[in-house]
Amino acid sequence: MDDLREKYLKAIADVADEAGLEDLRVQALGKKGEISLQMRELGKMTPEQRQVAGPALNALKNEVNSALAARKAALGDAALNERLRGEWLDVTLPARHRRQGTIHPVSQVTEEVTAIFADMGFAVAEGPQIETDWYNFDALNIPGHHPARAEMDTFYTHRKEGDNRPPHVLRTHTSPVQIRYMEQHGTPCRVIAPGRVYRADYDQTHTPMFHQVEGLAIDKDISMANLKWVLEEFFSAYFGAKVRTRFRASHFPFTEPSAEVDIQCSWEGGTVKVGEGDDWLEVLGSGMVHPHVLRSAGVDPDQWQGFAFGMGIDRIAMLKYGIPDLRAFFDSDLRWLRHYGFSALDVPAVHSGV
Ligand code: 2NL
Repeated sequence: MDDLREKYLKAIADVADEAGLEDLRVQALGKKGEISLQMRELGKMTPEQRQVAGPALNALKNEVNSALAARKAALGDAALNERLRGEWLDVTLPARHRRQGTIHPVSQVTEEVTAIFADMGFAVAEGPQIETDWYNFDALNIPGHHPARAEMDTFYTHRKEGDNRPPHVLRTHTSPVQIRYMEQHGTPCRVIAPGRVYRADYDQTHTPMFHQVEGLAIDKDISMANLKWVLEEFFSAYFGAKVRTRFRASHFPFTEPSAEVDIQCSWEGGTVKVGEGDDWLEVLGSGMVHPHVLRSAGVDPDQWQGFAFGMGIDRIAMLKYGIPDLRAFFDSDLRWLRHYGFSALDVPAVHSGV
């Protein structure tokens, strides 16, 4: 019995893994294990012999069992330690960089412009980008022979062979939104219409799709003086209080009289800076809404009058943020944005709405 004890305690101490340990358990204490067989022999003994051998065998069995359990725990700890060494992780390493999205400057400027006009009581309207030629041209007093209506300048859709109705166009300005707004809401009204517009042009200062905001105010006695105040208010809110503006007589089919607005700027080293210097930059067209246009929108020009204006959003975004090439805005690679200081969720506070 001492031999068995020595044999198993040594084997258990030497075993290298849990599978070997299980083999030893079966060898010693399994159904046909060496110690189990010896215990079965107890039945054949005399009571005297059994009184001595029984407790001794039981003690041996308990001792081997405890040794198995202790060794099993030790092997488990060793395996865990081994895993911990292998799967080591440095939680103090800096986090992996994740690229963040940014608000596009055109979207940001659209929000800013909208907020400034909202503060002055203008509603915001949207409308279709594919328009009838009535809403895009005729209603705006743009005659059939006007160059804007030539295929060179405007994107037209196709009609089926034999369908002689005039084709739809990709709107060339957001004025149609304002015609629709007047028809639906009647007078008096104050509204701006920001959105995408399309013209067949592509160079450093023109892209076939760009963004425009138009404004319209109709009431009994709205005048050019109101137009001038609203626009000066807008430019000082958008570019800064010190920017100077200049109104020049101009011509548009949809306004009479008409004026273009320039803002003060400087040209140095090929870059424009707004609000300083002795140069002027054209940024906006405007005027008193032509009576024909009012009538087209169902408004009586003998009762009502008002001003309208239109400007390019991309253009004023370039000027404010010093971006030289309009095409960059619509490039799919926007890494250049960071160069101009646009970072994720870095949005200036907008004016509260009215
Ligand atoms: C420009 C010129 C302008 C308008 C747009 C307008 C709209 C209606 C009636 C009359 Cl519903 N006029 N819009 C008026 C004058 C000029 O835009 O050069 N924009 C960049």
